[in-house]
Amino acid sequence: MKKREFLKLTGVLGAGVVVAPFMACTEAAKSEVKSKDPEKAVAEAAVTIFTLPELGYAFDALAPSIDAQTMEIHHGKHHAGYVKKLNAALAESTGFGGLTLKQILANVSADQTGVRNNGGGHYNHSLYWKAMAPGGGNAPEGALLDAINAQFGSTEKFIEEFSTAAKTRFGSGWAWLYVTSENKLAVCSTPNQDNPLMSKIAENQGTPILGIDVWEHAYYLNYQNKRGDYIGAFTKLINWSQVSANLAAV
Ligand code: MN3
Repeated sequence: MKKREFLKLTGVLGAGVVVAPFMACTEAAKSEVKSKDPEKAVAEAAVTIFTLPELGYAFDALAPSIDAQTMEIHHGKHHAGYVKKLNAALAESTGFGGLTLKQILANVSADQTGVRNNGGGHYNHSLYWKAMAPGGGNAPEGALLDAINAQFGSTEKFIEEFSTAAKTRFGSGWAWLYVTSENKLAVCSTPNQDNPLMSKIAENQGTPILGIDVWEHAYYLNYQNKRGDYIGAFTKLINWSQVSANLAAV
């Protein structure tokens, strides 16, 4: 039995929760799976079904910096598509059962393109929506400010380095502020939907705490080819309280 069919039997497919391991299944489902391919069924029993998170503010809340139509398409079509394709890719994969999204990204290989691209897409966009604050950003404070000053000299110098990484990423991708394994802040960029959590893939590894999407779909309706103008607008929207919370959670 394929995993998706098995999940339908348990009645939890699409529920947006971690599917409980085997012991939570009904006796009928359990015995049917066991009778066909018990080892495979046990290995694949625990899998997370991911759902599109709420944006957390209205589509027009970031206008005019980021227009409502861009936000609506970006969240409702692009991000929703990554979530749907991630669930489909996981249903066809083995080895990711019971893992969180961060653990999945840490374990994904370069050739597992469905999980790599769509898992990255889901994680990256989830971080991105929260990284922006309607009405403009505040300023870094406390431990985050201390870490930025220690690593970059000032918030302005950090913005400069982050913006350069975003501007110079060739083609589609992301720029990141991330925490390295030495617990230091650093800036990098990645292609496509890769990110520093992908320890089997990423050149620069760590935990992202701020990311900017520089795919053209993030800005083209409003800014066309002027990626630099979009980056400038984004850096004025940064929700620094959220970045602080992300740092504290690393
Ligand atoms: Mn995007």
